[in-house]
Amino acid sequence: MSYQTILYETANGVAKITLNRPETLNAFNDLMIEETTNAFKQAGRDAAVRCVVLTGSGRGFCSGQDLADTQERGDSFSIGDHLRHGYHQLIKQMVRLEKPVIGMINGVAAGAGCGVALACDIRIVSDKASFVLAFSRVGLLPDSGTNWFLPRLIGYGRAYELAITADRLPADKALAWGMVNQVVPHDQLGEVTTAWAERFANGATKAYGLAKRAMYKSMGMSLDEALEYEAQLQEIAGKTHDFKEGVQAFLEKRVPEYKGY
Ligand code: LHQ
Repeated sequence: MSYQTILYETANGVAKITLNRPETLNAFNDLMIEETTNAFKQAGRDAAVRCVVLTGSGRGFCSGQDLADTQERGDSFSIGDHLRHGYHQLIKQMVRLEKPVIGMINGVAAGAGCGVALACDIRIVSDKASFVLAFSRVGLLPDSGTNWFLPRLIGYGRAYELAITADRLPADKALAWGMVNQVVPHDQLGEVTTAWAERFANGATKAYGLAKRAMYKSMGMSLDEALEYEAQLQEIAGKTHDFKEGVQAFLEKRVPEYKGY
């Protein structure tokens, strides 16, 4: 598949999706939302892909909705429909994908760009990056899943503070608040993220996918329901090659060779 607003490349079991409108700090226009959604679908269909990295080109990760594009649409523009048909499809695709998604946050993540960063499973962040819930700067409330993801990660008080101040949250504070997994010197971001991604891509990726499904589902379940759901998914994991291989390798005191099924 060829894309105009993103780059898509695969190597060593990892698909890398790069948002590629650097002159706007990778603001989302309709095409970029659609292409990014399709890229996640493509990564989902490709059995050789066992981990996905999402990043931005240039000095930004993503500045959210393209505001110049929004202004051109005038008063008849329905933001609700735009969210439903665009961003929601992207966020759902990322969450439904049963492979780890790493956000390689190379620069500022603002507005819907912050929502998309939060929809990643793991965030590896440049020390030059920051997060801005820019929505309220333009008179909007957070969207693209931000209201769902952020209080779960950092608690309501801090999430609401960011929503209504729209102050820039630097990488080190995001780490201290539990919003990101690791902060690295900017020039090491690619190398460190690749090491995380290839580690996952060589792991028991079927189980990683099931763990993602179990954790998301459990957020809306009682303990009894969550326990039962775990048992059902563990039944699936227990029938994989990788479970057999993992146990065998342990007993033989060797490194397991996982295949992702
Ligand atoms: C941009 C943008 C941008 C266009 C930087 N658009 N050009 C959902 C559905 C429908 C409607 C509305 O919204 C939503 C959800 C949302 O995402 S709402 C929030 C939308 N995003 C924003 O409000 C963020 C706007 N950008 C900023 O506040 C700043 O650019 C940040 C804080 C991201 C970065 O600041 P700086 O590092 O100082 O960069 P800059 O402001 O100088 O931007 C660099 C260039 O990128 C600049 O263009 P220029 O031609 O002057 O170099 C900006 O105009 C352009 N740009 N964000 N969202």
